[in-house]
Amino acid sequence: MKKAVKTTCPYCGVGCGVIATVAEDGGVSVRGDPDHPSNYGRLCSKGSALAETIDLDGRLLHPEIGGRQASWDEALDLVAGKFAAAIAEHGPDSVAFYVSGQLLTEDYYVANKLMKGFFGSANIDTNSRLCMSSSVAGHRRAFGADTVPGTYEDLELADLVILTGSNLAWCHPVLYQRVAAAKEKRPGMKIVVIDPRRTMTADVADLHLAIRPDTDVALFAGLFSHLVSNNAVDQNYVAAHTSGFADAFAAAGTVSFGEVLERTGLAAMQLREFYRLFTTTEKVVTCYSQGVNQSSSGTDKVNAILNCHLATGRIGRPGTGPFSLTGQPNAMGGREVGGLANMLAAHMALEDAGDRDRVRRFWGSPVIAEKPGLKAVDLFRAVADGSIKALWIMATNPVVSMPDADAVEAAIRACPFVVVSDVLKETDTTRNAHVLMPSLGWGEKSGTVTNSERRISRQRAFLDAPGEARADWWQLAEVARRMGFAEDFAYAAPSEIFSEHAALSAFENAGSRDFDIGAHAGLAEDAYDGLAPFQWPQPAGRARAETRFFADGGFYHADGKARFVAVEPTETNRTDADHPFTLNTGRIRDQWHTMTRTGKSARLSSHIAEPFAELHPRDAMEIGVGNAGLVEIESPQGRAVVRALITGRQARGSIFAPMHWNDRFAAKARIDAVVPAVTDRFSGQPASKNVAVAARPFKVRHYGFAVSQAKPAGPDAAYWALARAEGGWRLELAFTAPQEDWAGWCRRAFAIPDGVEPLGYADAQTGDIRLAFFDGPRLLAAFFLAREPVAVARNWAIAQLTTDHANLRKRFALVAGRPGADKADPGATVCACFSVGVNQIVAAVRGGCHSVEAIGKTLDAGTNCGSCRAEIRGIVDGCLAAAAE
Ligand SMILES: Nc1nc2c(c(=O)[nH]1)N[C@H]1C(S)=C(S)[C@@H](COP(=O)(O)OP(=O)(O)OC[C@H]3O[C@@H](n4cnc5c(=O)[nH]c(N)nc54)[C@H](O)[C@@H]3O)O[C@H]1N2
Ligand SMILES: Nc1nc2c(c(=O)[nH]1)N[C@H]1C(S)=C(S)[C@@H](COP(=O)(O)OP(=O)(O)OC[C@H]3O[C@@H](n4cnc5c(=O)[nH]c(N)nc54)[C@H](O)[C@@H]3O)O[C@H]1N2
Ligand code: SF4
Ligand SMILES: [Mo]
Repeated sequence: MKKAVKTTCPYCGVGCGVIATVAEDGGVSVRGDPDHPSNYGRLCSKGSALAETIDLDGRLLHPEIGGRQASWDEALDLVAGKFAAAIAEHGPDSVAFYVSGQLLTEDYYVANKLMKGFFGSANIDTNSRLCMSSSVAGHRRAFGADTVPGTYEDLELADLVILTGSNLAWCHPVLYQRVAAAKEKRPGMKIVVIDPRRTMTADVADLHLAIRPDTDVALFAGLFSHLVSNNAVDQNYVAAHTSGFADAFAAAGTVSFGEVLERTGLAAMQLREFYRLFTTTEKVVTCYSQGVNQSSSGTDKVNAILNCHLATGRIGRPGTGPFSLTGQPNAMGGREVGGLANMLAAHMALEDAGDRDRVRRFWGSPVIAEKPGLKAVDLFRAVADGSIKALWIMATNPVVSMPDADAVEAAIRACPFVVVSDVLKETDTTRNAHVLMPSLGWGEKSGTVTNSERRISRQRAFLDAPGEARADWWQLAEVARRMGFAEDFAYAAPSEIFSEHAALSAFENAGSRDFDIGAHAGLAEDAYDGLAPFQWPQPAGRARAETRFFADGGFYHADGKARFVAVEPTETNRTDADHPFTLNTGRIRDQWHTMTRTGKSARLSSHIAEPFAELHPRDAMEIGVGNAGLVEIESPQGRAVVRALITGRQARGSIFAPMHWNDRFAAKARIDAVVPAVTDRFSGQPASKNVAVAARPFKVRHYGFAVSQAKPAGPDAAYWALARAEGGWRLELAFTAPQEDWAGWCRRAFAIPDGVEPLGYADAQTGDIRLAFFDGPRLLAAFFLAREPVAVARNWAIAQLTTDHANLRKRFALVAGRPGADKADPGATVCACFSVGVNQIVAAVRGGCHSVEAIGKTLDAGTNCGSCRAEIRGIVDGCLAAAAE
């Protein structure tokens, strides 16, 4: 019998509802949940590919100590013993947890309770420090609490949607689709994108402001000043519900229109148009994400935006408000449980003695952390200097994602005792652990997550726990039990944890705190099982019809008023003669962070299969990097080598590189090894988007490309990048040293059995070499080498892995490196949902499909998640323009 389970996508903060169906044979399929209010049935490419990422390949299935399999008892005893010994000998601040917005609320709650209430230290920080902490700090300064006032519907109701520092089309695709659909219905709705790069999101914008990096404070301070001079301030709202207006205006007033132009590099016409749109449109939503948060001025950027919304009273009413987009599926849930080192549980403040006492009494805990703990960057510095004796890392991969990543790895390696809880056995972080704990992954674990609009949804298990993997909360509770806190952590199921969390949110609250889900305190297991998605707040007994905050004030500072914050632009150019480029880092559409899950899907890996750096054509020419050549990016912290992608979407002097690639998938592409640990002084959030670097060509003798059935093992090459492909793997290569025996190299890299001889071709003149190894009609591996970047059609070569090669001519065609006449090359994947390549789209345009819709009707491309629609539009426009010439 088939089983269908309603759950939530484990990727981005949109928090889409998913229905997972398990067939009798165990096969899993997923589709969007039509009833979930975040997505109403839609899914993006990552959500649609979830079933391809849940296999057990590479999973950590048993606890390990020092690389050998151990029993749970042995591992848990060891961890409890080491943490207890460190606390006894060096005090509670000698231990630390580094956790994640990908934990479920229940896991997060237990981790925070154990550290702050039972160890008595606040040394628990989370990857949300790298993600949301500037928004948290900005919200707390302005509102007195970390409140996101609006809902997704506001983005559809607004007449002006500003997307700043957000690549919504790729990072929150379903929300992007909702906005795009609203605009299609109401073409009068305007979209402004503020981003130094011309992203896919910018393609739907009426106005794209390509500001210089980190000049957002000047832009919004200038706007604030413009609003005042144009009588656009809502005097009633400001008088009744805010304070600090005069100081904020005094600071903003010093930023002239001319200074904004000079700092941002915008044209006067563009800037005037933006200010005019904001001033004259009542329904404005400003969405912001990492281009705002991940900056040394991140918190000020947030407050510069909030100032403009407070000044116009555009907050908390339908279609209005500032909107901080959360990144991870449970970034918001982590904030609710107080998972950051400077927060307490349930939106209570660590610096408030009354709140500390309240939480301690609720928990009945022996102690409570008295002062903020170490924020992520400082935490790993303390690991490096030896003051942290025991560290537990859970559901995050800091050796890839922390700034100054090589130093972070060295710190972890030098730490006396490191525990890592993960779903995978081999990551760049697990390789440094003393103890590995196998965790349940998506589909196996059970609990709740909260999305960007404060909506709490259930993640439900629909698969059996593999091997000995156990829930993260269980691991924490078992260690707590062994440290003498058995009664306080005697949870039998996640429902009990959720119920306690809900009770704490209501404890002595009475409207004094925004986060209150008291209606769910004490809910039974079956009610929890059936829990439908709901938005907070949901206080007990007081049904709230209003899901937004602050339309009528009611802020969480003691006087109930919001604060304007005086912000001033600071110098933002970090480049110097040796490091003349600004490196900006971020995401691509089809990979999730450090690729531990999305990297398993051939479909997702086909959109962009290699780490890359986007360079402006003039910059590339000046430094002598050709398209598809390799570029080395270097800062004083470290270096990376990636493929050059030359594009006018990139501004001069700046380079964009993705954050995803790591040592599992490439030779040297961990971009955070290049990023220094510069942080925002209020939030401690790293500035991952503005790094001064040098860039130069990475000179090689040969370029290579290969496809292989077997996973290539640590290829011996100066450059390599590996990706999953249908039927096996694809591998980009480059060599700096000459090789005597290429066939021997292939045998080692692709595990070719003895006795299998290569079919080969070598051109002494051009230096081209092609080798193919067959096992009967099956291709084991094909290898292409050239002095220039290899010009073989990648998708065609990959298709050979699943092609029957009984026909000898086909084998020779492979060595010739050309698509056979029987099969056209689809080209690089554009639509991952339906695996449609660029060549197919071009052919369809030539065949008469002259719009994105027509392409969708013919090829299905762009009709599922829609995040490739901008790319398709670009291809269609390009073809039509070329035809018109
Ligand atoms: N496909 C995919 N989606 C994801 C994720 C993923 O890994 N993959 N991760 C999720 C997570 S955890 C997060 S936090 C979100 C992040 O979502 P986003 O914040 O949308 O993504 P980023 O690519 O990190 O950065 C957004 C944009 O900020 C721009 N930017 C850089 N500097 C500046 C600046 O000074 N000012 C302004 N205004 N903009 C600037 C960058 O050019 C970039 O296009 O995505 C979530 N969704
Ligand atoms: N340069 C640069 N660096 C960045 C960013 C950037 O834009 N630029 N963005 C930053 C941001 S916003 C973020 S959010 C971080 C993300 O960075 P990370 O959190 O390091 O990235 P992930 O790959 O999501 O790591 C999650 C880990 O948890 C494991 N895992 C998955 N599910 C579970 C589970 O249920 N339990 C356990 N225990 N483990 C699990 C995965 O295998 C993986 O190893 O990166 C940050 N780093
Ligand atoms: S937009 Fe995509 S990644 Fe984000 S929650 Fe929805 S399906 Fe998952
Ligand atoms: Mo994030």
